Amino acid sequence: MFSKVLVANRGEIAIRVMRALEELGIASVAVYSEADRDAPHVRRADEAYLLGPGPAAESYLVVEKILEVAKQSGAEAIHPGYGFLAENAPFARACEEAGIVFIGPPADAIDAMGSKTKARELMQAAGVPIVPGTTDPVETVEDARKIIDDSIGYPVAIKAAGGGGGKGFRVALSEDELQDAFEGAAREGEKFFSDATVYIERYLPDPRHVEVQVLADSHGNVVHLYERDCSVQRRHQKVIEEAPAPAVDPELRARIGKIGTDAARAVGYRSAGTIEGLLQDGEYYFLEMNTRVQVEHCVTEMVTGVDIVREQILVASGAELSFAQEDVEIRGHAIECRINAEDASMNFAPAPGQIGAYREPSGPFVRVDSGAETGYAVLPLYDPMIAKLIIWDVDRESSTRRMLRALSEFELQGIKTLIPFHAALLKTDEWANGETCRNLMEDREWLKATAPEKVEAPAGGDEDEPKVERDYAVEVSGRKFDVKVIGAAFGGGSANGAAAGGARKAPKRAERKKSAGGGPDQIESPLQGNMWKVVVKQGDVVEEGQLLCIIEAMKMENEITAHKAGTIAALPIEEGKPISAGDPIATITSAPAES
Ligand code: MV4
Repeated sequence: MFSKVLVANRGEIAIRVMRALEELGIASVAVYSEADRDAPHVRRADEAYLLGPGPAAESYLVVEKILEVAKQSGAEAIHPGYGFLAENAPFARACEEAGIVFIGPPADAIDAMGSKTKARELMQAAGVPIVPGTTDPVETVEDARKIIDDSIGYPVAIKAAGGGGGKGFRVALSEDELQDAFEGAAREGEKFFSDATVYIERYLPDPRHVEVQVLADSHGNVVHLYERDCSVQRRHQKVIEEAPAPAVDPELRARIGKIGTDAARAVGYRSAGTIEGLLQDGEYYFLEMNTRVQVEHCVTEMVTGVDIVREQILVASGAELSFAQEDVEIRGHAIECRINAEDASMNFAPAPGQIGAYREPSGPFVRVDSGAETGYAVLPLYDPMIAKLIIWDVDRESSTRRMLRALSEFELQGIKTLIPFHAALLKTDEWANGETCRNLMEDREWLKATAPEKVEAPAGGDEDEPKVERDYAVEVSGRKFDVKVIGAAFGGGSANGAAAGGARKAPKRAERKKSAGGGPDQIESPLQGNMWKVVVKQGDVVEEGQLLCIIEAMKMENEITAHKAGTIAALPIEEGKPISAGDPIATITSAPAES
């Protein structure tokens, strides 16, 4: 077994992995960016090393630097978490070449599933049902038209071969939409994955997203841990997940479980993985495989009692899986709500800022996996998911009630989060009836009604009492050490500035943008990224909630909507240009334009 493991990630998943390591008696090594010096995952580890500047491309994605830290610290293995380098085959290979174990699947399995056309071909050959459509790339719109006429029929989904998770996904309901859909999917594929190749699937009108958790060791054992339902999504981002799936009966459960293990075997899989699929009218179709531990693995842990991350670490060290398929039983029902720093009432706009008071729910069968805490600054640099609330109860109805109770206990002030949205959604008939809630997720009026209560300013926590004893972090040659300074007051109560660094500045923004006459006119970028699309012009009259522009950041499209009704008086943005958090996007004056 390993004695020390590096966790190449941040936030809740880094802490989740460190907990598993500690329980196995393994020391943990954190890595962090300059923006994350004060982050909880850094303090949770036994050792921590600086990678570089805040942007992930200069820190959490720098392969050479991470391998260097692994060697320097003496870590024998690297756990990548999810996102960042988790599904990066060259990284997995680089670990191997450096003599460091990658806690994940073989690089070849990542590659095989990374190309969606190749994956479809492999799955078809292995007898795994795929959504009807092409397994070869489709070169031109003309080819697409012919293939659809000859075999698939409308409506169709056009998807980027390098894509996944909904990126580069377009729908053509009829032939007149085909060209736009084809070109849109190809353009996005090129932009995000440097691969304009697309393929075509029959478009299923109201499927459920059902996925199977699998685990495999290096001794040929492959098991599944049954399914999760993740149908509640927004712009292809899951927001609520549950296990077991409400629309799956025991016969179907056995069938899709076998599909999961067949798919994993077909690519020589090892470690934890997920087969994502669509369920429509009792038919299950393979969509793609995620070759990593997923955000929502926790609901499966709650209903099966299997610690998925622990098993991942054990099988990476060469151990056999600690249980067999017949040992896996589902008990009760689990739900996970993603606690994102987003405003659902404003089209799920990112809402970074500093958290004021923070208190997690607890009580029976409540689990919180969080990367946040009191005073934590949610940075626009990273994913807005700051915590997950997971609960278990005997059945779906009790679970829903327990989740509502836990959500109401969750105290998280200073920023907007999805907490009020989750509470509203779990109270709907659609949720109670086990529907996909697709209409609700698109219903702007309903979403607006889930608006968070007015955000309170963070409690005056920055005015610390003078202390004679204080904890500081110092960096020596790029390695972080915690030191205790005793008897030095550093200018009394205002010592906070020195320790807090630049990360604590965010909430000032809300005050700054207020203009004299009522609400603020100016809307500012909540995140750093690239201006992807500008859909309004200066002088346009817009309604509150109307789409203004789309900012691409971290491979996600973020829709920025009008914060109020009025006329666009200024629009200092341009497509294709980079934009920073706090940069002005538009000035909207309340009075309609004089005519
Ligand atoms: C589809 C689909 C319908 N037909 N593919 C792909 C990525 C994932 N996030 C959702 N994806 C879909 N792929 C075909 N051929 C519909 C979706 C879809 C979806 C599916 C189940 C539940 C919620 C969904 C929300 C948006 C899109």
